[in-house]
Amino acid sequence: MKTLIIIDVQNDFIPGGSLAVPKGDEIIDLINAFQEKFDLIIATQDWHPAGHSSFAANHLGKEEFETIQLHNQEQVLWPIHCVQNSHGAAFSSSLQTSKIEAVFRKGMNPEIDSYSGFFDNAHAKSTGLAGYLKEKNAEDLYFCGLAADYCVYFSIMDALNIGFSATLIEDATRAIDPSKFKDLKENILQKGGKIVESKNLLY
Ligand code: VGL
Ligand code: ZN
Repeated sequence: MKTLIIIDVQNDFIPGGSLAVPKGDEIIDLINAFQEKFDLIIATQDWHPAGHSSFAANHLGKEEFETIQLHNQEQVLWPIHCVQNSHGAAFSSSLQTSKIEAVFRKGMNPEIDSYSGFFDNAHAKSTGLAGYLKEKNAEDLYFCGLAADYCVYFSIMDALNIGFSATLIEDATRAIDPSKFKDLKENILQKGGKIVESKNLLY
């Protein structure tokens, strides 16, 4: 079953939002257009409490985009983003959502960040997404959305680790740091993931 996983197409990640991914808005029409090619469509949503430890504002004297050690893990300190029930956490109103069968939220635990749609960054807690996909017999996963170098990347790497087939739709994602994403793409390919352009998606 061909399954599309739309990662974090939320107002805060598109231009005008607090953690805007450059040109993040450019992918939305494309995602809407290829949804019809999939049998199952799932989305994820970054969904933080206001006191989340990934926010620079919650660390005295720290700057946005600085990296700290948090519970023995590297943590980038982000601008406040995707606070639960805020406008910034809502899906972009341009995104077609009528065919999204389930939404998996992540980042609710204030003590740990959660980039992947499958697990938190310590791999301590699952979102249930893998179990859901297995029950649906969804083995052939396609990923798009934001941001390419964080939530999309870590979701793909977890999917491959679990044993799913995972394909990145490259023109339907944008990176916070495109030069870093170049290297990350190599990791995806080395792990057995695929990278395609949306025009090559087959019916
Ligand atoms: C994301 C940074 C912080 C993402 C989420 O969706 O890629 N990036 N939280
Ligand atoms: Zn976040």
